[in-house]
Amino acid sequence: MELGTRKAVAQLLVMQPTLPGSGQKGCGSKGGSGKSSCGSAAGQGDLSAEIWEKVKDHPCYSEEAHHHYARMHVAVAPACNIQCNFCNRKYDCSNESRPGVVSERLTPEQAARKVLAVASVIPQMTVLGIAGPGDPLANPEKTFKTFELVSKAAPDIKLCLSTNGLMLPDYVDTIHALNIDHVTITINMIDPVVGAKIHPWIFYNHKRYTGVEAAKILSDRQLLGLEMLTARGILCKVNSVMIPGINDRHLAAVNKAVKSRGAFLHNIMPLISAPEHGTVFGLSGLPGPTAQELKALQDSCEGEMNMMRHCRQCRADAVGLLGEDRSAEFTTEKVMNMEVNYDLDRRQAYQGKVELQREAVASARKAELETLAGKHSDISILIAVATKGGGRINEHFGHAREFQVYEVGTAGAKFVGHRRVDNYCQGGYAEEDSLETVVRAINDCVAVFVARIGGCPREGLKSAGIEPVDRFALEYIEQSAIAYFREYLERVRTGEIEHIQRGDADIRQGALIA
Ligand code: CLF
Ligand code: SF4
Repeated sequence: MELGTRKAVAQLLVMQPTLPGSGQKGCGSKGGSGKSSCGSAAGQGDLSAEIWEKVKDHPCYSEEAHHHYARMHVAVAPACNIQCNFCNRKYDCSNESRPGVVSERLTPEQAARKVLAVASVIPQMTVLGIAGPGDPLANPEKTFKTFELVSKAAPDIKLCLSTNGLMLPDYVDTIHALNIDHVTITINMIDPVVGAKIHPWIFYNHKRYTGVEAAKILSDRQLLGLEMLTARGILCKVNSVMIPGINDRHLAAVNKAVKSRGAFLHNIMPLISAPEHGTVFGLSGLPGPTAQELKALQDSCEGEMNMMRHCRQCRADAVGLLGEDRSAEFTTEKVMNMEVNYDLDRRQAYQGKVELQREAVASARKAELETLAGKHSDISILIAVATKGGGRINEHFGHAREFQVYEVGTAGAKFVGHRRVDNYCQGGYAEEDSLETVVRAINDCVAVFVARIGGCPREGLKSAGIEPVDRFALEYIEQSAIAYFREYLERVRTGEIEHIQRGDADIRQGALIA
C-alpha cells in the first residue's frame, strides 16, 4: 500500500471516534407498505430480515446508514435516449446529478479497477452505483459489463442502478440475473400533458417521438418497469425533480402511483436551475423551490410512503460519504498508478466497528429521548448541523460545505434535509459575502451546531437570529439536538425567549464541483 493510501485509511479510522453520544435515526422503511418510519429508531425496526439486509448499509436507502457508509459511482454510460428540460448534455445526467458537473468517462475495465481501488482505501464504501453521465440503460453493454466485472472481483459490494426508465422493461431480467438489488427510476410525471413540458422528446425503437406522445410512452415504460422490478423483489427508489409551476402540484399523484406499484422510497429533489447551466429551464429563468416549499411537499407525501431527504444529487463519478466528495483522489491516472489491495476480511472487520458505533449512537439517542418522556408541546424547531460524518458535530463552521438540518420536537429529532453552502472560510480567509449565503441557506433554523466557530461569524449569525452553538462539539447530533430542545422549551416556559416561527431558506442553485 502506498503512503498516501495508508494515510487515507488512518484518517478514516480517526473519523470513527468513541465519545459518548447520541442520536440516530433511521430511514427505516417498509417496502411497499407505504407507511413511513423515516426518522424513527435506528435498527431493523419493522423491516423484514431480507429487506433490512439490503438497506442497512446502503447510504441512499437508509438515512441512518448515510452517516456511516459510502457509495461510489462509475461514469461508464455517456449516451442518453430522452431529453429533459433541466438537463444540458454537456454535463452529467441531472436526474441524479446537479447540472454543471462533468465526470470523467471510463471503460468497464477502468471502472472495475477503480471500484477495487476505492474499496481498498475506503472500507465503508458498500455500494457501487451507475448513474450516468447519460442513462445507464441507453448504454446497456457498458453498464452490465461493469457490474459483471465488479461482482466477480468484489462480491460484498452492493450493485445499484439509476435510470430514466425508458428501456427498463427490456432489461429487468438482466438486472435480476446480475443481482442488482437497488434500482432508481426517475419519474417526474404520470400525466403526459405534464410530461411534455418536462421531456420534449424521446428516442425509442429507432424513432424520435415528441410532445405528449413521447411523454406517454416514457411514463408507460417507467411504470411498467417499476411493476416488473418490484414483482421480482428488487428494491426500487423513485426520484422526482420538483419543478415549480410544472409538476410541483402533480407530484403527490406521482407519489401515490409509485407507492401503489411497490416503490420502497420516494426522493423528491429540488430543481437546480441557473442560466449558466444552459438548460431550457435555466435559460427561461424558472426558479427552483425554496427549502420550505420542498419540505412541505416531502412532509405531505410522507404519510403515503418513505421519503428520502438526504439525497445530494451527486455527480456520476462521486466517491465517498454522501455530502463529501473524494472523486479527485481517484482519477483514472491515480487509479492506474495505485496499489490495489481489496481485502474482504479487512473490510468486514472495519464495518463491524462501524456497526458497534451505530449501536452506541442509537442507544445514546434513546436515552436522551427518555428525558422528554411525558412532555408534549406543539413547538418544533429546525437546527442546522456542521458534520463530516459518523453522526457527530465534528465540522468547523468555516469549513462546512453543507449543513444537515434536523427537526426537533417532543417526539425526537429527525433529519429533514441538508443545505449546501459556500465555504465561509476559503483558504483561511473569511469571505464576508459567504456569511450572507450561509444565513440564507439556514434562515429557517433557530440554531447552528458546530465544532468551532470564529468571533465574526458568531456575531453575524446572532444578528440574523440564529444561535451558534459549539458546546456540543464532537457529540452525537441527535442526542445534542434533543438536549438543546429540552433547554429551549424551558427557556420558552420561563419567558427567557419567545418561540417564533422562522422564515424560509434558499436552496443553493449555482454549479458545484462536488
Ligand atoms: Fe448512486 Fe443513486 Fe444508487 Fe445512491 S446515489 S445510483 S441510489 S448509490 Fe443517492 Fe446520490 Fe441521491 Fe442518487 S444521494 S443522487 S439518491
Ligand atoms: Fe439528461 Fe439524464 Fe434527462 Fe438524459 S435522462 S436528458 S442525461 S437528465
